[in-house]
Amino acid sequence: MNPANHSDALGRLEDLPADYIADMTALSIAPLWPQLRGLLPRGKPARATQPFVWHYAEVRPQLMRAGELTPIEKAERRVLVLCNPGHGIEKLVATPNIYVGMQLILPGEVAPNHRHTPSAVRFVVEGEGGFTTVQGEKCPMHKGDLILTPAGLWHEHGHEGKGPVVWLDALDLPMVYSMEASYAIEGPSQNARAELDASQTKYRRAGLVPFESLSLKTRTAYPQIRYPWVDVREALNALDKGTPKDAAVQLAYVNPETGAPCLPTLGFSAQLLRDGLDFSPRPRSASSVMHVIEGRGESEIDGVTLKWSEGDTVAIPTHAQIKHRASNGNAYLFHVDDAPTQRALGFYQEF
Ligand code: GTQ
Repeated sequence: MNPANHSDALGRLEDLPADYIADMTALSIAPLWPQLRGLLPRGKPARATQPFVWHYAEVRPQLMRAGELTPIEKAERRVLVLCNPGHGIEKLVATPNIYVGMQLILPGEVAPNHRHTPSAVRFVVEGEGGFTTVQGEKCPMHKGDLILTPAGLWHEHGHEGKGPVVWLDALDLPMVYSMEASYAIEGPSQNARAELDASQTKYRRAGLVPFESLSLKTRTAYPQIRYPWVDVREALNALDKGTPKDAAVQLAYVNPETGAPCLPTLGFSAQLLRDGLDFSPRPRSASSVMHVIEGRGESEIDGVTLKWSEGDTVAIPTHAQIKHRASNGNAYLFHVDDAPTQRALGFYQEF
């Protein structure tokens, strides 16, 4: 069982003389062995993250109250952060590696221009008339649209319509913050170009890219910033027709020029979940957050059953056993995961 005949139960801190511990502490050093099994548990990681659902029907009134209590000038970003109860309110994480907030912007308000080291995306939950300008590209925000604001790119939000606009923010903030590398720079409002965003012009159809982009010199890291939901929904419905019963009807958001995930750290996908059919994705080493775009149903995650409907958001821990089921019609789901980070680190696994 252990080849070198070492002990399963390693030495504890209490086994050591108090003066020895005091000497080490004074020198800012610590023995590894009392903590080794905690840092490197055998066979499976320790997880504090809880399978959890934030119901939009409960979050929305709190968000609207924030709209009354806190003017945008006092918030810059009027966001309520979805805090996984397994990590508490202070950590501001939905999963250890994924930050998720719900942002409210009211007509005429501006969330001023800035750029920062974490990468972010916006996924629109409700309302019409919102927009995000990214490096001068003005991206309209309709329900279900995905808009990237990658690390270092200028972005500001505005609202030219009526009624509240709400979107989900997903950021790789926990990792960037833990690296002591998280900061922002504020700047003057951008001059948005008059053209349509690139999803309407250069990247109109999957499989077609501007000819000159084949020349490596003209490649940019983030050619497509906006992924309109109308296109994704239509593509999911088409994929549904060509996909066997027990397979996933799921599309990944990628860089159209490279086919790689559209951000380096977080992955995004949209899924059509078929009415009344149990769907069990393979357990994965990545954690994820799932947002319900349309429909209702429930998910069993590590033995915990969570019911969900439109606008709800669900936290899924690493290595989770998952079963989803839509009821009363198909459901459309948006997923955020940290698989790209895990792949880059060389340990991403499916089981
Ligand atoms: O809209 O730029 O939820 O900078 C957290 C940090 C949103 C934003 C968040 C941000 C933003």
